[in-house]
Amino acid sequence: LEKAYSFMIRLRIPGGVVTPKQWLILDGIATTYANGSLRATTRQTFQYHGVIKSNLKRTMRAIDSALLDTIAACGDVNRNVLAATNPHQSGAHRAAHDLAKRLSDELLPRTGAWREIWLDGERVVGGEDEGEPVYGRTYLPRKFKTVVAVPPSNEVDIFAHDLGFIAILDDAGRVQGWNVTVGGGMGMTHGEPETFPRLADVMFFCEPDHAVKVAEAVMTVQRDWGNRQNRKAARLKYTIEKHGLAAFRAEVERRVGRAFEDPRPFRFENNGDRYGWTEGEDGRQHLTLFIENGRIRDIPGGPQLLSGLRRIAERHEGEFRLTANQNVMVANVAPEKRAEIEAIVAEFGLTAHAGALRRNAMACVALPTCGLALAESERYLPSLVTILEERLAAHGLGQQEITIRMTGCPNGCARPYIAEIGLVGKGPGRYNLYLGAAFDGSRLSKLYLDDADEGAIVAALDPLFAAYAKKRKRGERFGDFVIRAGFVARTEAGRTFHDN
Ligand code: SRM
Ligand code: SF4
Repeated sequence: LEKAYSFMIRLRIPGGVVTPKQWLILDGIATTYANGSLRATTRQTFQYHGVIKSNLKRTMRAIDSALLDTIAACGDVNRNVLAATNPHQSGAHRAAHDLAKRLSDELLPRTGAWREIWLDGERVVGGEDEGEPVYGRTYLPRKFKTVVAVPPSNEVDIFAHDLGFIAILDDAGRVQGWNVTVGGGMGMTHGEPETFPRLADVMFFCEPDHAVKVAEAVMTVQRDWGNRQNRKAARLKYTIEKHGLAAFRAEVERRVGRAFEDPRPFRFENNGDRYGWTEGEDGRQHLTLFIENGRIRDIPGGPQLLSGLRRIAERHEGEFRLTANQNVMVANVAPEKRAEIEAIVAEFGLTAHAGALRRNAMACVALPTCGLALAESERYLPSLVTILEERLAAHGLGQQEITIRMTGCPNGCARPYIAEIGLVGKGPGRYNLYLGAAFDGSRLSKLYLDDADEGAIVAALDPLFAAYAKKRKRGERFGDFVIRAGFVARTEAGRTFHDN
């Protein structure tokens, strides 16, 4: 008898766009082969959990029938490329999506192995023989993540990724070019201070025509300079720490064959999603739905997320867009169709009330499926948020937007070190509490409390909420306040993240 191994499967969905037809196929896979849920991730894609080994091929074929795949969703390659969620919002957002798509195509491994392994073993013409122009024979030293953002929203958390492009707009809102960011990453290991989260540096400004070439150059410098001996020191962030930004920039410029201008000014306001309906420049309507920790399933007595979104997919003529905050946008709705979507949303309880803290919360998967988890995350954060929302309300802060993120281990899959309240699993029921990150994702946090259980976390935060309610300046964010009030020191750079 063979053991019933079960697997996690992650899709590649550049820019997070899913048509209603694809949605219905993905929903079918969730209920037929996986654990009855679709899991929206922090990188604009879906994961399935609980797919048993004997169903793997069938699942992959179903994914192929949706014209999707899982290529480069894992491994030491350029991963799913993130982009500002909604291309219908403005011309700049469209440009961001076009760039994300081009980057995804250009930086995708050429290998035909996926189709060979999963789709009947047929060798695809071209395939391996074409060679890997960007990856060479050795691929990259480590995973590599690329994002495209349109200020003032930092919804993709640009500073958390290896490579980023920030749209620089002219007065008419057109994209003049991109500020290129390099060397962000979250992962670290407890007790190993030579590992640390790091925010990306803004390296230079490049015109639209150069963006793809710049991306290739950044990736090949990392391919050639990155550490291949020690996986814990292999991400681009450590390559840049080792060689310095100036040397890295000079090598990228050398490979592209020209020097670039210094970065241009830009400003972000937040790194979360804007919920509810919005209208694009062209009058089309878009609805962002809050999905707690990205888990799309029917909750007994609560929102019927899987059934409700399935019903929308059956009627919707636009598309779905996954956000980098684990939420779903029903995008591109004609004004005359809005009432029909609203009726489905009401029938299935899809906008069930969520308080200000919960709307700004994010947890990684962790237990029971993640083999690296030291503590609960997705299954636990909701109840902790309930307690903290009560404490906030007691101090008159019930409507205050504060970002809170939890992960079951220090790898940082929900980007906890750039949340105003970050909780990182240390052991069963125990977390490190980090404070002082910026609401717009532009500053890392600092350790405030080590190895704390729920009681200690609430006891530590409650007086801070009280002080914040009493002493904050007008418009001052919680993450800024805890630094000004002296509760934690400001973290200036990744390499000083562990300093007190
Ligand atoms: Fe992650 C590994 C889940 C986004 C940093 N991540 C894992 C694995 C595959 C565990 C493993 O290697 O066995 C987790 C699967 C859990 C499960 O049961 O499903 C996992 N990561 C996730 C997701 C699903 C979290 C979520 O709740 O949404 C996210 C899927 C992203 C996607 O769709 O591609 C996810 N992971 C991230 C992010 C956030 C981001 O990219 O914006 C990070 C931090 C940014 C970064 O890369 O630095 C992240 N994951 C890691 C790391 C640490 C990397 C490092 O440099 O140290 C690992 C472990 C590793 O690579 O060795 C990891
Ligand atoms: Fe697993 Fe750790 Fe990532 Fe959470 S942060 S999903 S526990 S690897």
